[in-house]
Amino acid sequence: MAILERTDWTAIAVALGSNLGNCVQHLQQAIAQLAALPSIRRLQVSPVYQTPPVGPPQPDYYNACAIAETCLAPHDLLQQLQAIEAAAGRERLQHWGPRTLDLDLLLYGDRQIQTPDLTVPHPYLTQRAFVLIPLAAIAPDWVEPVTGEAIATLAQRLDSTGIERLGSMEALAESP
Ligand code: PH2
Ligand code: MG
Ligand code: MG
Repeated sequence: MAILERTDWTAIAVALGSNLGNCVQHLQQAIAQLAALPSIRRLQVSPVYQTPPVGPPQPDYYNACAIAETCLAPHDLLQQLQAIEAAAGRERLQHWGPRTLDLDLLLYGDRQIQTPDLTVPHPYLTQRAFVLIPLAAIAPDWVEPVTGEAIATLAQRLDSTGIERLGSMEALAESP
């Protein structure tokens, strides 16, 4: 008799950001590392956007979002994301300051989680055009559980001044 393994998979959304070093490469390596995890499947990646920095003066960011399914619990996923940040040489220096790689867990199914080290949905999700615009490109109909509104609706409401769509991650990585 065949043994059927049953695993629970939950939809997740992750924001990627980089504004130090080779930004496209940092984003691309993060996606490759996420894709390589057996605990992640059905990964989809948004285009990359160049965005003006929110916070202290610093270089523009390269931002993107990914959606996928995971069989990891939220804090185990957070650990994996932090390990990928560390592999990119991420140092926690200045609050909202420049970084080689930032991976933020935005959504974990329709769960609402509030613990000292993890808040889901991400506390600034609904206020940040640099997150909602990339996310709306791949998950427009995902309903944000706190507001009950779709990602596309939330994105349309924000000021997108200065946010420029650069293209797909593969195309950017190939161009010299
Ligand atoms: N991340 C920050 C602070 N400011 N600004 C932009 N445009 N994009 C970011 O990803 C970003 C930011 C802290 O995580
Ligand atoms: Mg962040
Ligand atoms: Mg972060």
